[in-house]
Amino acid sequence: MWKSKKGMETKKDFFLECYQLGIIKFGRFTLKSGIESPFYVDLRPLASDPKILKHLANYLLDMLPLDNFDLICGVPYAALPMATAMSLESYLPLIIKRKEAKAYGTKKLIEGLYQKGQNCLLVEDVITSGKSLLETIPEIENEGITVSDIVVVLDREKGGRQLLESKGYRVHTLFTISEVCQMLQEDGKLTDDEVERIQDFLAGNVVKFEEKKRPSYEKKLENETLHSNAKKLLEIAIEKKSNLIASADVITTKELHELAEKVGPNIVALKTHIDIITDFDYDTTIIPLIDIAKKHNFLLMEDRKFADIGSTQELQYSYGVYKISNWADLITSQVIGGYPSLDFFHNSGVIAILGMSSEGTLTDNHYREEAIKVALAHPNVIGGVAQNEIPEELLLFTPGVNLETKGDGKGQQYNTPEYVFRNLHTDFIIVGRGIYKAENPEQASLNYKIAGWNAYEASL
Ligand code: 5BU
Repeated sequence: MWKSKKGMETKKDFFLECYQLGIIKFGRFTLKSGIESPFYVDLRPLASDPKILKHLANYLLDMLPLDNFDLICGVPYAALPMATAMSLESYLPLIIKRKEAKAYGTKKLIEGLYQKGQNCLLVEDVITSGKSLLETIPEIENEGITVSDIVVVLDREKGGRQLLESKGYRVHTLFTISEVCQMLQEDGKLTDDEVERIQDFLAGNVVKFEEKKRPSYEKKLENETLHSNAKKLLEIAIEKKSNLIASADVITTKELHELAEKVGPNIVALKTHIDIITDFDYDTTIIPLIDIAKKHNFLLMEDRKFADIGSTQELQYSYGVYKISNWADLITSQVIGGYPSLDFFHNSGVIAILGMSSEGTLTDNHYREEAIKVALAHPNVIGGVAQNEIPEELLLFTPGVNLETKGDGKGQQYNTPEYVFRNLHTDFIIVGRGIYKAENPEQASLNYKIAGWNAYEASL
């Protein structure tokens, strides 16, 4: 019955071809009604493949008693190209139903040539509850056209067919969602768990999605190969109930020390760009900073973003005026120089730049994947800076965090602590202007500390 006259493929082969166009996605989707669904259907891509659209039209026509119909009409918009293709294949004249009547001129709801008393085949892409079809049909019938049959590409099995049949309409469906799931399962495209979830959903139950939970700081501390500075950072986080790193992007020693004193009690680390300190002097800038860090129990993280060959990085790390290797517990480095370029940061835990927060960054998927490989393979690397989830073995540091604003007009893009903990499983948030530009940086650091900790706990 299904094998077409022209010897076209089986129903399953045809469906798999359609599936390739991305018409059904499986995962976790919130529907318009607010209900969570394990799948999402959108048949509009079918119209973009002429061969598939033509086959679809023929398959639909093959199911129908064509002599019954004088007209054909698609429910806007997804079914319009389907109805057009069916009209071209069958020579059934097409009429078009508007979504809203024209505000001027004829005020017609139905366009095209028809006569009262003619019987119209209605085409719909997806049927769910059937309620929208029940609204559309009277609009056609009001023009004196009769509707006896509806042909549907996919039945989501939410009672639509039964509702329409109870009102006396015949419903012809090409695929049902259960059938589709079975075909995809047979083809290894859906796991047994996914199928079970879909069946649960179709049975009207509230579907339980697996929540992927992040490991706690305590759990991360159990890793025996943890770098000593990563260990310190996690211990401070637990002790202070904080995952906040303040970014001290200030330009004088005085401002740096004042900020460190104010935010010190609330942070796990202070991040510096030491080369922006205009009056930098090792003895007067760094030595007191180390004391403040000890007093308030936080680490020093120099955001140097090394990006050179190993030998140059080694010089930049230990020499010059900044002597970073003397005092930075943590440093950031690009991984663009490859694995050996990271070998020389002996005293500090290395945080690899995997992805950036700025608009138009070149750290795309491919870059990040390769950067993560370098980071995972390198014993000095304790984690990465990124705006995406990274492997659990690495600590994730996320800048671009702000409670007030979405951007700075210079390319920076901000998320909230809640977003980054829930969606990225971040370990530490990095906040700059949200704190040091605040009227009261001490209070702002406390606010970010609390927001960060609550978000962390909620993500566990
Ligand atoms: P802000 O004031 O919260 O926007 O400061 C963010 C800090 O984090 C700033 O020092 C940047 O240099 C740093 N940063 C960032 O914002 N985005 C990134 O992707 C990386 C670093 Br890497």
